Amino acid sequence: YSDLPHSVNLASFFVDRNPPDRTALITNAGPVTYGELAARTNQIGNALLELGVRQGDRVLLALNDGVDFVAAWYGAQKIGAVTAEVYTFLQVKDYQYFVDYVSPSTVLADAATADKLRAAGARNLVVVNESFAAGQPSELDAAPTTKDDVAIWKFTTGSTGAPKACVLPARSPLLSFEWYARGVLDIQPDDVVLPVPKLFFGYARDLAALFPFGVGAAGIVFPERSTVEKLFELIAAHRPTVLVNVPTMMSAMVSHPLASEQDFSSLRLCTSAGEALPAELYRRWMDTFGVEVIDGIGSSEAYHIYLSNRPGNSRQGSLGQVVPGYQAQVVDLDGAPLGDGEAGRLEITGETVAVEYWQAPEKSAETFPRPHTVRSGDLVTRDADGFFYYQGRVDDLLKVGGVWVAPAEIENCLMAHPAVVECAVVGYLQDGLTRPRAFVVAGNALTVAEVQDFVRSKLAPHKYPRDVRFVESLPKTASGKLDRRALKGDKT
Ligand code: 3SK
Repeated sequence: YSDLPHSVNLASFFVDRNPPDRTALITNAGPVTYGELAARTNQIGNALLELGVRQGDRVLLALNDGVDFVAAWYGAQKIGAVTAEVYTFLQVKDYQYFVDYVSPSTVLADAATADKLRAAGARNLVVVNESFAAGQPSELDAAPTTKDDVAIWKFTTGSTGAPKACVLPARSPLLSFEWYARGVLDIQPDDVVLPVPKLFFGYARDLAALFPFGVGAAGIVFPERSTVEKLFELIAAHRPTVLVNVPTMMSAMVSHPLASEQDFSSLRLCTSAGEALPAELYRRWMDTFGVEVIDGIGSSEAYHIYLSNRPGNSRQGSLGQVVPGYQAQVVDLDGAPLGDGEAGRLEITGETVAVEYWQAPEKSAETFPRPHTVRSGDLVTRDADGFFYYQGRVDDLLKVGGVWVAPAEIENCLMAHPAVVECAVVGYLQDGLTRPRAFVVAGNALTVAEVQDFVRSKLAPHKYPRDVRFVESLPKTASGKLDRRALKGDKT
């Protein structure tokens, strides 16, 4: 991408270029202008310098959503440090892993999380509260960083294995802003973005606190958990134009008893990512709220979203087309390109792709076979118009009776049953043989035989779930994705 300047600092680019009196963030306590955000960013940057943090050092953020999350992120960027974020609701043993793995120069934590980080052995731990950095100057020169300097670590959000850090250069958010936020969403200065996931998840952070700032627009930040009631309240109070959503929450929102009373007329679109959006849920969302859904798929490895539907050109059940700037290929398990309609692994090429996983050379070589290319774990098909369709994860494929079965195919089939609210299919061993097992959240009374007969009537005979479990809800990871590992662990 030729227009990117070589010398660029993310805080200068996203915060400092905006008029100081424009609104950057909307909070329950009122709006925060770009001038106020820049001042707080600079104070925190100055405090970090005083703590001895230098260009290229890592700063670990364990902060709840709020203005200080955003200011701390930009404060670290402004002095050229590398930012990595962790969720604030983890256990001490999880923090131990992150603290050892990241080996940060400084940890910035909120008061509620600091004790757990201390117990996890975090050194140079600073509690970010109102008095933190309050006496520091609100002016600060940006460190002389370039687009190719490592700026960001994003942890893999997958549901298997310990999280790995994707090591990402400053150009990644700058290009994603151009390619996805401008190129696909057509983000505008009067947009107001409401994120459903918390800011530690890069999907939400970038869409609420980076990409809007690229055009002088505003993001909404709130410390509470994203519940349906909270989101209804925030939409009514702040009238956002863009809702950054995940399918799990979309399902909860359409099923809420007060759904039909909501006024969503301020929203021009709702993004969906993080996991596949079933076509049936898309339909229910449109019937209930009438707000266009822009479904897409992204990853920490590629930095952000690389396949997406477009406003005015969406296909239900599809992940959309390649985001301009990327190239996408469907390949077989040996890496050979496949044609339209053939299911294979998705390979993405684009300059936002991570340089490596931190301290994992073998896994890095496998996942990043060439510079700027990531071999994803997603199985997809592409149609003749260039629309992609999710077929599950390569690791989730089940060999049933000697034939490969994609759990996503059975899940999509089950979602078409009117009584199925949510479902997941995983493998289990029956007399040493792999069989599909369905976990079903049912809205109305449903029997095991009905579930099995429904699948048998629609798919090949070997694909029906030999075991069906009715559950209240499905386990989710911190970023709202289905936790298949937890389901696979169900031995009962
Ligand atoms: O789904 C993901 O894992 C993701 C990660 C980073 C940015 C965006 C997305 C959707």
